[in-house]
Amino acid sequence: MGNISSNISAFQSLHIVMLGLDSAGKTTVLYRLKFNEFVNTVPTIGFNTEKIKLSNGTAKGISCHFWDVGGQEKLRPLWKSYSRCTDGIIYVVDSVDVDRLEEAKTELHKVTKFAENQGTPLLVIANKQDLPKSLPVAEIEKQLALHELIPATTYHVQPACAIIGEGLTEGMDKLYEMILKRRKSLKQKKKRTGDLRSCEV
Ligand SMILES: Nc1nc2c(ncn2[C@@H]2O[C@H](COP(=O)(O)OP(=O)(O)OP(=O)(O)O)[C@@H](O)[C@H]2O)c(=O)[nH]1
Ligand SMILES: [Mg+2]
Repeated sequence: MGNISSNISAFQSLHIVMLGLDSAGKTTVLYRLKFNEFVNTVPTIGFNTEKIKLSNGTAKGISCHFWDVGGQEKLRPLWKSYSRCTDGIIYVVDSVDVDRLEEAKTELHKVTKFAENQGTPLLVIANKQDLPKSLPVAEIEKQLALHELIPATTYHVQPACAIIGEGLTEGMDKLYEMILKRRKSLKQKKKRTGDLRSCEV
């Protein structure tokens, strides 16, 4: 805990991108975090962006700049540029949309393979856990083949219900923890080699 608080001042604002198939619940997550209440959404054409100071958990007080990019197929080519060099990637999955889990897996693996995303901490939000027949986290982890992601990817799968906000604080805490760990190891690497890729600062 001591380490976490001593690192907080090192950040201006975390840059977080939110991706996932259409209707997974990304925008619902975004406005839940922003207003701490349910906001009825429409499908995102393009993106939404919000600066949010987290109000709960161990990451309380941390400022995040979120980019929530539309998940419709025609918008997915945008994911590459929005996810470039971010501090963290949130991938939202509809836990009842079993028929599209394979598609969700393919798109996620594509994103984590982009050179500039390698090593970026990943928070998978297994959303819509309030619905009957929602798949448990272990099953989602398996179907998304998270263990097959490139080894540099640290990830956490968080069960959530964006409508009431359940699980979001825990998820953001985990993401923040992974981001801090990565920053620390990048700093150590920089000390050792004096060499970092352009987005590893
Ligand atoms: N039951 C339930 N419904 C949810 C939950 N989260 C979101 N929804 C609903 O799912 C639908 C789609 O949510 P959005 O947040 O618009 O989905 P999106 O991922 O932003 O979709 P695109 O903008 O098209 O990429 C909406 O009707 C939400 O109210 C949840 O946790 N439980
Ligand atoms: Mg949306």
